[in-house]
Amino acid sequence: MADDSIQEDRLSYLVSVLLDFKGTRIREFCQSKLDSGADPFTVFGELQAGLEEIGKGYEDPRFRRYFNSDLIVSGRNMKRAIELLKPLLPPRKDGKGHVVIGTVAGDVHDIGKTIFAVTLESDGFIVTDIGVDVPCARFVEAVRKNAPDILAMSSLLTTTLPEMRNVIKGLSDAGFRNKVRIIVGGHAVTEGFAQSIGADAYGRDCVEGLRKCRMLMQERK
Ligand code: B12
Repeated sequence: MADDSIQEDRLSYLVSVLLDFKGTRIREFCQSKLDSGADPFTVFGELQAGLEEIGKGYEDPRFRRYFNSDLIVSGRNMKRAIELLKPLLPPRKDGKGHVVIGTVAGDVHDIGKTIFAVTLESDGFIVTDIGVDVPCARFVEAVRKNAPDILAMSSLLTTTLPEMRNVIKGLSDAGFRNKVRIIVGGHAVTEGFAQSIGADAYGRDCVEGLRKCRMLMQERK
C-alpha cells in the first residue's frame, strides 16, 4: 500500500513536469537526474511512465482527465528532454549495421522512434531516420536507395497498424523483402501482430529493440 502511494506520488510528479507549459521544469528535472548520476536511458524511461499515465487519463472514457492539449504539451516537453539528453549519447559509427527507421503513414508520433534511433546510434549502428507519416512508397524507396541491413517501423496508433503490412507487401512486390530484415515496434504493436504480418522481429521498448537488432545482424552473417 505504502509502495503504491509512493508510486502514485512519483507518477503525479512526472505528469506535472511533463505538463509544464513553459518547459522549464523538464529541463530542471533532466538536469537534476543527471546530477544525481542517472543515465539518459533511465531518465527517458521515467518520463515514458509519465507519458503513459497521461495517455491513460486521456483515453479513459469514464473520467477524462487529459485532453489533446495535454498530449501536445507533454509531447513538446519530451522533445526538449531528447534535445538535452541526446548529446550525452554520441553516435558510435563502428559499422554494426545500417538501419532505416520511420513512423508509418497516418501517424505523427516520433518520440519513441527518435529514442530508439538514438539508442541504436549510441550502440554503433548507422541510422537513417526518414521521419513520420511515411507512406509505403517512401519506405520502399529508402530501402532501394540505402540498402540497409534492417528496416525499423514504428506505430503508436491502432488505426495505422495495417500500414506496416502494406510496407512489407510493397517491399515484396518491389523484390526487396529478402534483402532487408524488418523490426517493428511502438505502443500499438504486439509480438503477435509482428508475427502475423511477417516481420522478422518485434521490440517492446528500445532496449529490447536494440537486442533484437543485434540478433538480426548476427543472423545475417
Ligand atoms: C505525446 C502523444 C502525442 C503527441 C505526439 C508528439 C510527438 N512529437 O511524438 C501528439 C499531440 C502529436 C499526439 C497526437 C495524437 N495522439 Co497521441 N499520444 C501521445 C502519448 C501521450 C505519448 C506517446 C509517447 O511519445 N510515448 C513515449 C515513447 C517513448 O513511447 P513509445 O512511442 O511507445 O516508444 C517506446 C516503445 O514503444 C519503443 N518503440 C517505439 N517505436 C519503435 C519502433 C521499433 C522498431 C522498436 C523496436 C521499438 C519502438 O521504444 C520506445 C522507447 O522504449 C501517448 C500515450 C502512450 N501511452 O503512449 C498518446 C497516444 C499514442 N495517442 C493517441 C491518440 C488517440 C492520438 C490522436 C489520434 C489524438 C487526436 N484525437 O488527435 C493524435 C494522432 C495524431 C497522428 N495522426 O499521429 C492514443 C493512441 C490510441 C490507439 N490505440 O491508437 C494514445 C495511446 C493515448 C491514449 N491512451 O489514448 N499524441
